[in-house]
Amino acid sequence: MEEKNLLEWAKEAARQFAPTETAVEVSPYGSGHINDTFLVKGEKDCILQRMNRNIFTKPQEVMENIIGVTNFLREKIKAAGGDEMRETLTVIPPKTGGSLYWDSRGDCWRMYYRISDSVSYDRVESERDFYESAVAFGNFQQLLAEYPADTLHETIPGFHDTKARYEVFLQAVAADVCGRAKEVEEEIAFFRGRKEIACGLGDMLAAGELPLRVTHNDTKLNNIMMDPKTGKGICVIDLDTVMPGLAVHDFGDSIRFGASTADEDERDLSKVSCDLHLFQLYTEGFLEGCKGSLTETELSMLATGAKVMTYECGMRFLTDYLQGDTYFKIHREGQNLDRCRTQMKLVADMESKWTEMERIVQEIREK
Ligand code: ADP
Ligand code: GN1
Ligand code: MG
Repeated sequence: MEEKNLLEWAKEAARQFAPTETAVEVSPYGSGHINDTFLVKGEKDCILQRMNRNIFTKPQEVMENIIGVTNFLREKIKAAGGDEMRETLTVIPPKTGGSLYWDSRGDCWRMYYRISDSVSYDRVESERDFYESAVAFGNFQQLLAEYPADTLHETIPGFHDTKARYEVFLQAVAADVCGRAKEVEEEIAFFRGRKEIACGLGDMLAAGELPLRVTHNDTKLNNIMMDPKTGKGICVIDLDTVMPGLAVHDFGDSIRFGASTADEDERDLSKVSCDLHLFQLYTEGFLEGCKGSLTETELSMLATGAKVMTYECGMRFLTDYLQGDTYFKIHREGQNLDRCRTQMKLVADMESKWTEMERIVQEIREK
């Protein structure tokens, strides 16, 4: 008998959830690097996801976090007179109960309602959208300011511990399991030569200079659903990594992805740079969304957050390339190396524009 393909497994999984038990149209969806996402069309469209078990070793804990956070947000949205079906994710339980459906080969599946009349962008198409995404990410963090952080599971230990990631990177270079280290000596030297970038923010956290907050930790532009009519950010999605973290990391990851002038895997590096106008717009929007909740030290480290997250992400792509592309999904050979190179180009570009980046943040703070 021929092995079932992933789409067939998805169709079977869709039947386990009441709103889609008779749905016939199931199709791959979105461009996330981690989970397998499907759109299930029915009376109400739903999003079905096979969780990545290599990465999320305790999927139950991920779901506990998501249910806790979305319930908390739902109350806040209702109190503010908002639409809780559009402004936060709604987890749909499988018919068997709990929050996950486990199929016969041990994969786990979850379902959300699709956020209606919304789009997510893989690149900035209008400056206004980028500004609005910043307001929404800042607001997300502000809404969760009172969330009991100690009830959250650490779904990926040390997720933004850049120093620890540097050590893992060195181990990957030393192990060189795919024999690829020789061809990427320049890239390896780039990250080695900037080790200090990996240490600064973690040291400040340890010294109590930066507060631990409930943060999203994966604030790229396609993790927010936007309203194409109003241009507003409606709903922050991809809540797998909501954990205690640093506000400047959330800020920085959005800059890394959204303020770049090219795609994350662009091969023509002459197209890649950090757009300072987008950087300025995002900073303005994020501070508006945070509503004055950031400390002076956090504000002073925003630009640093952008450089650190870009350095870290580039190093993660390179580590994955060295380890044989086992973490981030790839759609062509060498894609993780291409992704690594765009991040390197961005870090170098930020270094050359550093005074200007700091000045932009300072001017916005003084307004
Ligand atoms: P990954 O962890 O793989 O990035 P995401 O949860 O971000 O997975 O989902 C991938 C994509 O699917 C998102 O970028 C978005 O376009 C789409 N998506 C996910 N959840 C929803 C939802 N509830 N409503 C509409 N679109 C969604
Ligand atoms: C992954 O899941 P997705 O595609 O939104 C990754 C992020 C990286 C990003 C790089 C859980 O985000 O940390 O910054 O790819 N998510 C996880 O594009 O590792
Ligand atoms: Mg995502």
